[in-house]
Amino acid sequence: MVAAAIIVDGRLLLAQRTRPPELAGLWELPGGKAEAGESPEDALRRELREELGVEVSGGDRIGDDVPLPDGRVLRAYRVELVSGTPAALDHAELRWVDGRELGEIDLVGNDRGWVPDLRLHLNGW
Ligand code: DCP
Repeated sequence: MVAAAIIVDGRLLLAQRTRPPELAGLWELPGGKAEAGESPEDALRRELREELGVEVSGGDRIGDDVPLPDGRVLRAYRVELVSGTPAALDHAELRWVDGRELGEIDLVGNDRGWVPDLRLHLNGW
């Protein structure tokens, strides 16, 4: 499972989930599942193309791996926007947050442990 930290001008892009019902309304770093045979980097590029309509590059790890109950691992990567403007193609809404706002917004539980690492790269905290 891969997720992207897209940071522009000291703000992080968050996306609001629409599903499943228990996660709907909560905010996340956009991403998703790697398909069979797909590298994490390729999965992230594909997911961001599908979910946000953007092309990205880079991919340094950020934050710790999050072990999921099913045995998989969720991993965040810092990526740069190469082209396109993020759009909520698969989410309810998008928001750019600074460090203070990141601490106040309702994140999905899996992403909460990344907040301290993310804040190091954000303005306003
Ligand atoms: N997830 C998470 N934090 C993120 C991204 C994902 O906790 N920043 C979790 C939530 C889901 C699982 O990973 O349980 C898969 O996420 P998605 O539903 O976004 O993944 P896909 O888009 O690949 O799946 P689908 O299209 O089937 O919904």
